[in-house]
Amino acid sequence: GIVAPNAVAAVDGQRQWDRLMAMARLGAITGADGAPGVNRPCLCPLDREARRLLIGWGEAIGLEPSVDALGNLFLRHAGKEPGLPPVLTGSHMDSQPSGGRFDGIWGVLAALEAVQALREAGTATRHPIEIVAWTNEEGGRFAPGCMGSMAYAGHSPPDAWDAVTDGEGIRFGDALAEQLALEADIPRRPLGVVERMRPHAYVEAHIEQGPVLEAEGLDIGVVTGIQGSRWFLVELTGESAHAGTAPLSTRRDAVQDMVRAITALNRLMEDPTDVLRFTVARIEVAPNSSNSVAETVRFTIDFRHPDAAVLTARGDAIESTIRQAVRHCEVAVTERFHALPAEFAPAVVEAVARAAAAQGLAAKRMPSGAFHDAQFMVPLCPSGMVFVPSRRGISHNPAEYSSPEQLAKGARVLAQVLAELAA
Ligand code: HGY
Ligand code: MN
Ligand code: MN
Ligand code: MN
Repeated sequence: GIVAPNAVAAVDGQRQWDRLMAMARLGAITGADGAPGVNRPCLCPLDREARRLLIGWGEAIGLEPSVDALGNLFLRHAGKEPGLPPVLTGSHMDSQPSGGRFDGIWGVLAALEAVQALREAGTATRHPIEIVAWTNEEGGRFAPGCMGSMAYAGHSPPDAWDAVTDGEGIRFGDALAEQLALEADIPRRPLGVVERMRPHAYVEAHIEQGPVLEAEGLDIGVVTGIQGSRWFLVELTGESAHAGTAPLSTRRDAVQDMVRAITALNRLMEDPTDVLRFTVARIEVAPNSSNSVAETVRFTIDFRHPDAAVLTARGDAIESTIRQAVRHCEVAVTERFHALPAEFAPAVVEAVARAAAAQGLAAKRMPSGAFHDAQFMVPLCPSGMVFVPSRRGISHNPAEYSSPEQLAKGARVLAQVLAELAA
């Protein structure tokens, strides 16, 4: 049966949708086909405006805001026994540069909606519940992603990325310090579990960002785990030369060597089962002039696989494959992100499956192709995720869409799971 039926019934899909659309106005962009999207990088004025909006909604229902040293934002619902470890639930508010209106932000607003429904229904929980918005999940402006959750979980030292710069040369450490100063009025909390007790559990609601739930006519994804991801930065250094005079035979052309490298990597990453994911999508060329041979090229690699052995074997072969393929340039390869495949805890996976079943929703157990902050909670506490369908499986694109009804179903499942885990 439904745990906390009144709380589930108190979930207000329209209120959740209206809040989503208010957030979508902060960094609104229009996609190629006119679709409304969002460009709201982390640690920028629009991100701060979105955080103030969230805090306002939270304080209006009695939640207490706090921020830690990485800028992770928390809204706390005390619970009957405030000294108990909290159930943590949330996602991220930053978006891709050409992102959608739902990736990340829905999980934060679903957490707010679920907690508000619990409070309005008078559903008491022994454990506190803390809503969290993690800093820089996307890794768009500053690579890698998941900086806030990795620091919170002690997976990386809090100053690991201070020197990372964005496209304008701004250092992550400086952007973070600026944000912390501008949010000095928000109470501080120590970072992560080092000073504080581990969370009791973690649940993240997120859009699927893939085609499975829609294709099978399902309402809810009971997420079983997340595949592994590895990010690399490759820098090739050749020599700039005159496009009209330099003989091809003597050039040290960084673009030509990049083509050789990517061609060789495509062979390394061949997978007839189409499970493996390999993406080169960010390329910087210098001097970037049509009649000066390219001196340097920097390109990113995003490599993913659900099997740790494959992630290791092929990931570890990336650098040597590039070095063998390149003819004239110096090569530098740095690994910037390494997240192992994560399995979610049966306790949380079953709670999500039970809630979907009790609410008569069509659900299936499935892995996540996208990485999430939940990945880094797995070593700390029982963790899991709730998916709702994405139209045409599109995400990281303004055309990303989930309907108010689908999102309300997700929030109702989350409300029941939170009521059960925090009981
Ligand atoms: O790239 C990812 O998987 C995440 O959605 N940022
Ligand atoms: Mn996301
Ligand atoms: Mn994303
Ligand atoms: Mn995430």
